[in-house]
Amino acid sequence: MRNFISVDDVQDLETLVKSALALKKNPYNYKHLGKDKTLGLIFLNPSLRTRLSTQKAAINLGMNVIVMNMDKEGWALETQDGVVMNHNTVEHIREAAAVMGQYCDIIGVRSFPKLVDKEEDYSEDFFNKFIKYANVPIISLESATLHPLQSFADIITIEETKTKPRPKVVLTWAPHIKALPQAVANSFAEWMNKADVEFVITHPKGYELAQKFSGKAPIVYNQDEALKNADYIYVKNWSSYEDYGKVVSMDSNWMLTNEKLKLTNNAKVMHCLPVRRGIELADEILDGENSLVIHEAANRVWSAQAILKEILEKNF
Ligand code: SN0
Repeated sequence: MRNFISVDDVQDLETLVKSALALKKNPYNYKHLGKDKTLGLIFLNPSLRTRLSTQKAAINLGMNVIVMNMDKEGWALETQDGVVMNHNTVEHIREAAAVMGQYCDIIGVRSFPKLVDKEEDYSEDFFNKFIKYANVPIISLESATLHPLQSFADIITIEETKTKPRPKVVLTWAPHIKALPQAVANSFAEWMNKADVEFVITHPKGYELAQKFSGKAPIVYNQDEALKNADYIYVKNWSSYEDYGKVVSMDSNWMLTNEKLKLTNNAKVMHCLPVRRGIELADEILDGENSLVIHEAANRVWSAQAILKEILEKNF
């Protein structure tokens, strides 16, 4: 593995999950691997879990970490080629990424979609250019269309808690007041489609994900129907892909409650966080026994550490 941008960068998912679980048991076994290596974490958007868990994972491997919040502290970046930069952008990604590549051995980058131009966001232009000009291994800390470190932590969490060989996992859309990226949902679908689970997606009409990511997973438009016998419910809001970046429903009936949980096989509830209480998820679920959200967030360390370990071993 050189870059970690999607599940396609993973050679053997089962082995990678095992590696993460082994690191969870013995976090400091590979402290020598990262000696004198620098990880740069570059954020163009806010973060809590991704920043802290990736930093912690790197420290566990003996790496040095430098963090830059580009959105607050950096120059406004230009990504288009051939433009005369006589407006707001100060520095081109060609120079910015190349310079960061001089200071860092591995770089993690977060860059959300603008949710205006579907083609631009789904081309992953920013990430592709960053990879090209930085010329060091790149880890996605959430791109325009995917959030692989989150999905990897999700699959670790399911592996650790499942009580049958092939659990039923339901990805359900939830209401929100803002237009959010499709990245977490796309990524979760992409990883679940490769896992040994029965995977079902449920959302109101108009929230279909890009088929490239949802694949052959059945879409059930009736949430109650989809939740029947579920072992896991993965709750997430996303904006419309079809009517790109728009909020086409705010139907509060889609918020998961204890009442809806009765339809399931005492399902465990997952969410990547941050979560809007009382909009995306009921307090009673988040504070109840079926919630896995803190366990899931804790596993972000082990997903990041397994990826960093793999990149350090294969590239240096
Ligand atoms: C991001 C998203 O992709 O949905 C990050 C999730 C890990 N979430 C948000 O931007 C939430 C913003 C809000 O106002 O609730």
